[in-house]
Amino acid sequence: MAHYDVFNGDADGIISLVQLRLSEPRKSELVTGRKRDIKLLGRVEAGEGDSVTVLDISMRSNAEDLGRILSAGASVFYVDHHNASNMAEHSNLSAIIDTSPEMCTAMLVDDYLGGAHRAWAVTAAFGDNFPKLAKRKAEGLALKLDRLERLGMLVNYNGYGGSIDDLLYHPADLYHELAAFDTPMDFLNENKAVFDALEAGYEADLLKASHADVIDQTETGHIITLPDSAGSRRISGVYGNQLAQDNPKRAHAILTAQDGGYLVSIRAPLNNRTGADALALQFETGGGRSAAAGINHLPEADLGRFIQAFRAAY
Ligand SMILES: [Mn+2]
Repeated sequence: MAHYDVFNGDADGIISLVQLRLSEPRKSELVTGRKRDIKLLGRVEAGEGDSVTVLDISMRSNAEDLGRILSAGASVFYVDHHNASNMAEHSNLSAIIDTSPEMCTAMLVDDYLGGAHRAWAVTAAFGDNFPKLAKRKAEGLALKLDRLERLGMLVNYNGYGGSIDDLLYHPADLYHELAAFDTPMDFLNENKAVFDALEAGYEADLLKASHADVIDQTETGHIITLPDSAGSRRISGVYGNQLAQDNPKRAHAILTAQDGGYLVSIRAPLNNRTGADALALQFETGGGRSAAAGINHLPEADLGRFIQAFRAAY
């Protein structure tokens, strides 16, 4: 009888499992990937008597494989805050799903465990970009929030890349590094090597990105290109968020060079979070939300058309 721990490779997913396994230690097979690798249940072959814990990946995106695993006789414990669509019902499924806008999986796990590892949950909430939730849950506790915020951000940064090889740490390895400590404060004090490696990688990637070429620049929008490198792919999302925070009236597009064109990440201005999806959808491989969207591959030949469409949108 095998147990599988299936979790998103970002801060929320990794730290959800840290909390759960500190309270309920269990020998398990870890199934995880990049932040964008969300169809993780497809990799699980569980059968009669096996058990599966699923953390921080959408039930909608994994519905088919969830059905397959339940039908095969395995039992599933599922905790998540993404859109679940029609939640499966099954006697072997126990699910905690809460899609409220100010919620993350690690905080649902915190509720489930009665706040047993609150400082870890707070770290994850920072990492998943819920600073208000993190601070509210930290009230009355003597925690160094700036340190936990930095750790959460760095664990989240580690999840981004074009492939698993781009990542500084495989998320399963990073899980093991964190899970060895009862609290994030212990980790910060006693495993400085890992924290320093994440921080050095982040700072170096950010410095390179800050020297990127601005290929189009108006009062209301900037288009930036990053070279074809692992560092660009790690930092582009976090860098786009930072540019947006620093220039709330401006829209941004980050174009990371890849074979024959670009991977495009679009951020609407923070003070008018609309239009990114409509812009992206004018291109064949575009998609996303109104505030943040992207194009998986913009051919070099379409660059001029993209600049015009970006200017028209913003
Ligand atoms: Mn999350």
